[in-house]
Amino acid sequence: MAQLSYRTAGESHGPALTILIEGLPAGVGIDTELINAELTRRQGGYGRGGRMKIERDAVTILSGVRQGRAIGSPLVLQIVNRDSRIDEAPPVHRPRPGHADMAGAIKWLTPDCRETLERASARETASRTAAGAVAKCLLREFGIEAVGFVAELGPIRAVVADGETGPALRSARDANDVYCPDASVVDAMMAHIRQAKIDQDSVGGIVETRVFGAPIGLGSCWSFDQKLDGRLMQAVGSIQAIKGVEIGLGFDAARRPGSQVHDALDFDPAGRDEPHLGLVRRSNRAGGLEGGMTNGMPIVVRAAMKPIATLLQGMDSVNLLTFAPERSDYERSDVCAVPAASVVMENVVAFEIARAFVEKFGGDTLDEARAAYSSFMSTVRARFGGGRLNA
Ligand code: EPS
Repeated sequence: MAQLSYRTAGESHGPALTILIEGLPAGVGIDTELINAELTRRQGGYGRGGRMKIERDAVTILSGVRQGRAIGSPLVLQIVNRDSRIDEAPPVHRPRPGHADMAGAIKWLTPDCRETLERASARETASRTAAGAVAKCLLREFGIEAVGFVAELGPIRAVVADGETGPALRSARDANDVYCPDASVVDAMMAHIRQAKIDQDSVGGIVETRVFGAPIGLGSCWSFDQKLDGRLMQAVGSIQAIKGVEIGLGFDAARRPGSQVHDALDFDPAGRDEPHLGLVRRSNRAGGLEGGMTNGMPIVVRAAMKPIATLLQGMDSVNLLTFAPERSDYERSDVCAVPAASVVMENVVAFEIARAFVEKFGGDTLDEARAAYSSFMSTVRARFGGGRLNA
């Protein structure tokens, strides 16, 4: 089975972030502009702090690409940190509740939380965004696109219809600074962030990603670790500050009878040529996944981001040098990174979809992946639906 994978390395104030990607089929066009546009979008969003005024995130490709195309060897990307000062950065002895500070200090036997926080920092999400953007270079060859947006910010909820198309969602989201497709709540979201800043507090929210154009059958029900819903939950749940992940109805499915949870199935001959082969649902409460496999409907993943742990007002904490009660340390920080998290999540989801895609259709080269994809579609056409797929 072909395997697409990535690893990241790098500290928040170290010299650079590094991303190693393996298993990308040769021939995929690597669109540096697309990758850098995602990095820029991640740096933005209303509520960001001073650091993002310093950084100008952009990738340098160190290996795996020739003349703009993947050659199949490991790809290494680098993002330079402008605010590189890890050796001079002050020690942190008073852990911030909610950050990795305390657990990391005890685990690695150092009362200086900086040794932990440098890697735990959400700076690492720039690496994951870059990896996901590379995955998008593959997905777009097959008409698959992921669109992430802010669905809720603090108590303010956007209304985003189930039937929105990818391009409509994307352009509505890109029209404002909170990356929310519902224009009617944008001002309230921004006011909420402004108030949190005045209160020296921070703000969380809910981010959502929808994936359009995935064929039926990505992922597998054979083994727990192949189930795509579980893999998406792991990948999204590992993004800094994420405390909950839902697919489709998510937790709400538990509160309803089955007849109001499952999605009735129809055959729509007009959709024969779509990735869903015309096997459409009257609703998408499953969020595009059944039995750990894609079912042809848009994949819908939502995640809850807690408010950032670094509070200007501080919180009651303990000095790790003395165990005396003291307020937590303040590190320069963002008031709200929910819009940024929507970008990170979109790219993290894109990577997992690409990984599942490569497992089913991948080979050494993009040409072979294309051939495998079209062979699968034509085999389905020949075997299912009594000829109605070919009518
Ligand atoms: C972060 C603290 C801040 C954020 C950072 C995440 O960094 P600094 O301590 O340098 O001001 O800006 O996020 C990023 C650097 C980023 O690229 O998103 C933290 O403690 O998690």
